[in-house]
Amino acid sequence: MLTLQFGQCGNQLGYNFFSQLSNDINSRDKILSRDDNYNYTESAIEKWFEGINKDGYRLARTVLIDTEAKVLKNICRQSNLQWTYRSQNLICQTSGGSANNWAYGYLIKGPQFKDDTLDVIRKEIERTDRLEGMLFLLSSAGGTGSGVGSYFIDILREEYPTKTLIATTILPFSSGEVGTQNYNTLMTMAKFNEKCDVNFLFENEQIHSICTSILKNFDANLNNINDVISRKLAAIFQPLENYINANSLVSLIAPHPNYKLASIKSVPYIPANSSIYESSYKWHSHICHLRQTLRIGSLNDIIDIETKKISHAPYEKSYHKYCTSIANVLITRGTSLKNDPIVCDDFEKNDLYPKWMTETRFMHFNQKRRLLNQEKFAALITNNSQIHRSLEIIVERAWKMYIHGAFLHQYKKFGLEEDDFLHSFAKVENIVKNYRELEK
Ligand SMILES: Nc1nc2c(ncn2[C@@H]2O[C@H](COP(=O)(O)OP(=O)(O)OP(=O)(O)O)[C@@H](O)[C@H]2O)c(=O)[nH]1
Ligand SMILES: [Mg+2]
Repeated sequence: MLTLQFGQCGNQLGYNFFSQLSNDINSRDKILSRDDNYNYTESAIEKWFEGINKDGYRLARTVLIDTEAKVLKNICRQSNLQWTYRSQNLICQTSGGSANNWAYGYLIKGPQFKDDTLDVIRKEIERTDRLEGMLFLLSSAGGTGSGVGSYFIDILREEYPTKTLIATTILPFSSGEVGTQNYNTLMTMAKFNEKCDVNFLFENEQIHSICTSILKNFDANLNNINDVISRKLAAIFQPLENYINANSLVSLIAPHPNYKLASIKSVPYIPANSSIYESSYKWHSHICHLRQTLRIGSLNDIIDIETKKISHAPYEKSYHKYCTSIANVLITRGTSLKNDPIVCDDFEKNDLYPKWMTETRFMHFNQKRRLLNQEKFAALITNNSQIHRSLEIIVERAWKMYIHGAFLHQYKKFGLEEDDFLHSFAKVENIVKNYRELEK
């Protein structure tokens, strides 16, 4: 897998993600045999790293792109790592940024980065025997991740039409951030939905709630948010017992071109200093909890089960309404025993899926080796109707700004036209409509 990191968020998250991958690779699962540990770590290394530099550090298979140097400098300053970046893979301008403006990133900065970036990507691909696909990391709210990232999904789709392109998009906090974030998110969602194969969405606000309510970290910062996101990504992308490549995983998650958005719910989150918490829960509780994350409340009652504590008690399923899923893929990591089996029949039930959905709707993959030495970890990749609510709010806010002409001149001065906005509105409204209609 080749990772492409864009802007501050993409690069900070990418740094955190590779650190966790490396920690996972270096951890030993004492319950597993040497051979099993070896096979797992070898395939993880092959997937994310390529070779070792002259100082003995593993080289991350990733490209870092930013329109200002600050973030990359900070990342490269971190020591105590057993891995590093290939210096040619750091592509950045010394100053500037993309001013929280998608148009500046997409129309001006993207083309400036084109040749260098394509050159580095080509070399990375030549060094790999079998490239599974590319993983984009970016936030939709700033100018570089959203604009330059969108430029490269266009270019790379054209250059590599058959490669699997996976996006990881971080959606902004709903308030208190930059004024243009809703426009930028609108443009980014429209572009990626057209060009990528699947887009994993993470909402900073929701992940922040996990940090405060479950991890009891009341001062959670962006790095703590990145910890949670990276663990979710590692849970779905680290090797599984039955080898499944990125392309097959994507066709399970996004089997229909109208529905390419997915989220990753996971369990458990363990607050620092409370490892007792872990063993007291069986797989059954974790899996029930994940099933409950698919619940929806009435309009005024949005419930986010992922930010609630796991219950030991059986849930009263019959009282609850569930969202409609296009696909669910459950990934469990850790051993299951006779008295603690992994049973996931609940995800097979017809009421979770639309009637017309005939393809495989649910799959379960296991990896007995622990992830980051955690006894049990379960991640549910879900492509479901819940997402329309968050997108609807973004579209609504962008419309409100648009009809008042707010900030439009800042986009027009770089060549973005009213029609470009209207096309993006139409595309994202269409995504919202498709997902909303699943719930009927
Ligand atoms: N989860 C997470 N979100 C981040 C991080 N850094 C920034 N963000 C979010 O990303 C959005 C801002 O985008 P940035 O990534 O800073 O912007 P950029 O892509 O560098 O673009 P410009 O700075 O405008 O050129 C805001 O919503 C921030 O909350 C991070 O490390 N983790
Ligand atoms: Mg920036």
